Amino acid sequence: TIAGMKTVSLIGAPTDVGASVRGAGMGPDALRVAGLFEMLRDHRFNVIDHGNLAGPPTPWTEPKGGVRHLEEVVAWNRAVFDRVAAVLAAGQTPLLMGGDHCLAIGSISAIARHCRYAKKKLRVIWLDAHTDVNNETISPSGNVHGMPVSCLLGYGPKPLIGWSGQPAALTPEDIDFIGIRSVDNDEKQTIRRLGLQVFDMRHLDEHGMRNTMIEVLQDVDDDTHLHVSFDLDCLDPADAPGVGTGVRGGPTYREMQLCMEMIADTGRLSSLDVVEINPALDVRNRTAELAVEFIASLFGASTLAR
Ligand code: HAR
Ligand code: MN
Ligand code: MN
Ligand code: MN
Repeated sequence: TIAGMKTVSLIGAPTDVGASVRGAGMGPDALRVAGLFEMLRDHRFNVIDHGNLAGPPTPWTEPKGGVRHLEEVVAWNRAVFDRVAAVLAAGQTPLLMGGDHCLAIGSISAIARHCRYAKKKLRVIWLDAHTDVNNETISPSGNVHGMPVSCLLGYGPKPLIGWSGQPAALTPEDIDFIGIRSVDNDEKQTIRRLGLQVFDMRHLDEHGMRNTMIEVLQDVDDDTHLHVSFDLDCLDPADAPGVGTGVRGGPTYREMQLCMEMIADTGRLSSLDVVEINPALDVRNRTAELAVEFIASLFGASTLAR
């Protein structure tokens, strides 16, 4: 490793345990086939591919107590938590390749714990069509990929709470949502009650991506650990067909590129989840290839950058 060169650690979590549509477990290999490793290396990062984590198969059973596959969700998130924690302790940048979005519980819990020890201010940017702030009492599906934000805020199935070492990994001010266009009825109440900052598609329509990102990034400073949780269904399904729960009306390709470039410009991106790519529903790996393009921009590859 060249001194001062950033090391990006790729962590595969091949599971669809938090979903009810099968196929997101093939996401890590889709990203590898799309050239994620090579792209980062070509942008002069030191890259380590840790391979895939191990975990239980998805049982495809009905929800119990409002939650589907709780035991298996815990096992996968435990594996993610441990590896992300180890990568951060080694001073590297974790890039979690999901898998469905339930894995953000393990990933962001490990990051929150790290930030407390490192005395960093954690900020999370949640790029998604959905707010994922359901819990076991209000979720219409029981799918944990609709609950990670709630769990990280301290509300959810007991076995998924408190992993960061605090009752909640995040406070509502720590997280901003971008691209939202599908929120369940009880979820809306939770958003209002907690005062979550949701930049929905209407906000993007009226204010544009540039003004929105200026607002999102205004309090990011040198002490900030910026984490991006990138659910590929944030994009329009016309651009990203390989997702299990696509919702039309997402940001355009150019809007999303600007979002990524403005995050890159802060120089504070310190960890990333890339989740919900479903190769079984994709068209010739288009969604993973698109993800690699956006990740390149997130890591600083703007048009005229050298
Ligand atoms: N809100 C719905 C639910 O809870 C669907 C959300 C899950 N889909 C995702 N997560 N891909 O963003 O079931
Ligand atoms: Mn999501
Ligand atoms: Mn989503
Ligand atoms: Mn905010």
